[in-house]
Amino acid sequence: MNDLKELKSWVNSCAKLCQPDSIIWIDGSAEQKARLEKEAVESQEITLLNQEKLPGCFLHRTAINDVARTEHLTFICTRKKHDAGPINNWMPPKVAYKKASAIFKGSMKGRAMYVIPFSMGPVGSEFSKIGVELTDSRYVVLNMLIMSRAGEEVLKQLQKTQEFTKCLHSKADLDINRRLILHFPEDNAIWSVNSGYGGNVLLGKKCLSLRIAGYLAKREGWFAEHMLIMGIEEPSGHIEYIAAAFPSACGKTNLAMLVPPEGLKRKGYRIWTVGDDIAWMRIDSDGTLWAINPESGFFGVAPGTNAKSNPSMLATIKKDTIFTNVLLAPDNTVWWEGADGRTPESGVDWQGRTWKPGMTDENGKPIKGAHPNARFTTPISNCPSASFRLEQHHGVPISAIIFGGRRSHLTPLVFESFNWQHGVFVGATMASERTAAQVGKVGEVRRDPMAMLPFCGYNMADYFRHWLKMGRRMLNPPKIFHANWFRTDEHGKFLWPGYGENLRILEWILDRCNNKVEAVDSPIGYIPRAHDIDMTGLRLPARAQEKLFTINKTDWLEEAEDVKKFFKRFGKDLPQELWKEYKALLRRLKK
Ligand code: SAT
Ligand code: MN
Repeated sequence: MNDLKELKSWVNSCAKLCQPDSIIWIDGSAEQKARLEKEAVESQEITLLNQEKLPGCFLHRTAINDVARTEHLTFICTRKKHDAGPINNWMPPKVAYKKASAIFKGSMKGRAMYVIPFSMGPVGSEFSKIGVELTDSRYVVLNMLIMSRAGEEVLKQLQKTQEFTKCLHSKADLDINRRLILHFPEDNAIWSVNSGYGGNVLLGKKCLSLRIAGYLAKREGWFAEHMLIMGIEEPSGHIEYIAAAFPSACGKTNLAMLVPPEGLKRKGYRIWTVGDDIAWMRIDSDGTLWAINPESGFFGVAPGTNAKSNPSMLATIKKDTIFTNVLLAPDNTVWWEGADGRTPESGVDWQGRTWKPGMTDENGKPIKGAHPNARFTTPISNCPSASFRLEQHHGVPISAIIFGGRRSHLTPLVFESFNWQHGVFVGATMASERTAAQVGKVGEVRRDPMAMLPFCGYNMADYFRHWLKMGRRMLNPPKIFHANWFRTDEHGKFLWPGYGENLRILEWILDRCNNKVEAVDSPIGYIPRAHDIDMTGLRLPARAQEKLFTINKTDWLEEAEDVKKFFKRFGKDLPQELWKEYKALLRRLKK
């Protein structure tokens, strides 16, 4: 036992720097949470919503230029630049601390500093990690209370383990010109200043659970991945679990809680949601991969959430939810583009302005009521499909890993890698098209290995090496697949209906894992025989199924050129195994 000396002295040194009026330790109690909610309403950080229709729900609006993660202001601060790799922004730790200290200095004057001890993963699990976030934002505290296990029990655990990630956040003046999101993997520390947006400030999420945890995972021999985790239960009661990595806006949250389509209802499947964003996976004593979701809440995108895309999420966010940057409707409820039912006749938009449907800006473009990246923060425990294994310390066994992106051409609906090494190559060469919601040319393909491009806390070449090594250590590694729900026909229409229908593809994936069906050899991997995908109750347009699985060799050779360019960025650091796989792919395509 120790008396948390290190923690207390760090809290004091941060208080000396930031000069808050007071220091308040978050204990995780309902009373303290209620008090903070009341204060946050009084200070107008949040608005109380219609408590009859949305009990325990609040609305928050961020600053107008603080609505998404700012990747260009996000840095990995390792002593050697090489350790951050060619993909990350890098700053030497000394420079970063100096620069940020000047901004943090006195930044909490007039506000309280909250000390949030939190556990990512069940408290006390070997899989879990502890962090302590210092923040001057009540909104951050209230979000962290949903997204992580926070409070006194974590301090008790910390007395045993001592190790924790030091997370310092101040909203300061929300000045984008002095905004910095800094990661110090060598010090197990994160500093974030001048932002109030989720991914920048809920430091347990992407900053700790992916960037810092990824660094620790490499050192300690496990995985910290940008993946959903879900269980698929057969009528026999047997449940198989899968993990899947997709970039933002590719439907991870919807897939994690899909509802079986009408045509497959007779089969009696049931879906169990373990997580929608992050998976921590370890090789257990049985030589297979086990996964936990370190988070205890969802931080999901609101626009487009409706009864078709995600009925389970609609049920989840009916209570205890913080909405950010959505439209406030006249009855004090919330609305967003792509919601069910009637559009409110008026409202207050995400910028706090009066809004009416059909309003346009000076360029004639529709003014949105909710920001395209508007979010809800909501506890997993409220989700109707929440897994009963969420609190289990060793999580769930993973049978299959799926990588995927948004590709209107090229990649088939699904294919299976030949083996682990080829699977790592498939993950490393993943790419996705930009959507209209992202800055840049729409449709432009950006390489996004394992959907980790913005989240890898060290040199990505070493990350690939780690993946290869983990495969060699497993007795029974999961099979690796690639999925693309977004392929279109020659008129730009989606060939596959997606959403619940994706279960048909998951079914094939599990059949492959259990050696129940054969598959067809192709240059890029194994693809399904047409009759092995259960299409009961689903009618696709003529030849759609064939088009979904077409492999155009010319296009794939062009893709390989882009892969080569990407791989070359890593110079001699890129594992030789990946070049071998690259050459083997070329050989198969040219055959
Ligand atoms: O902003 S977050 O990083 O929390 C969510 C996302 O962009 O995927
Ligand atoms: Mn994500």
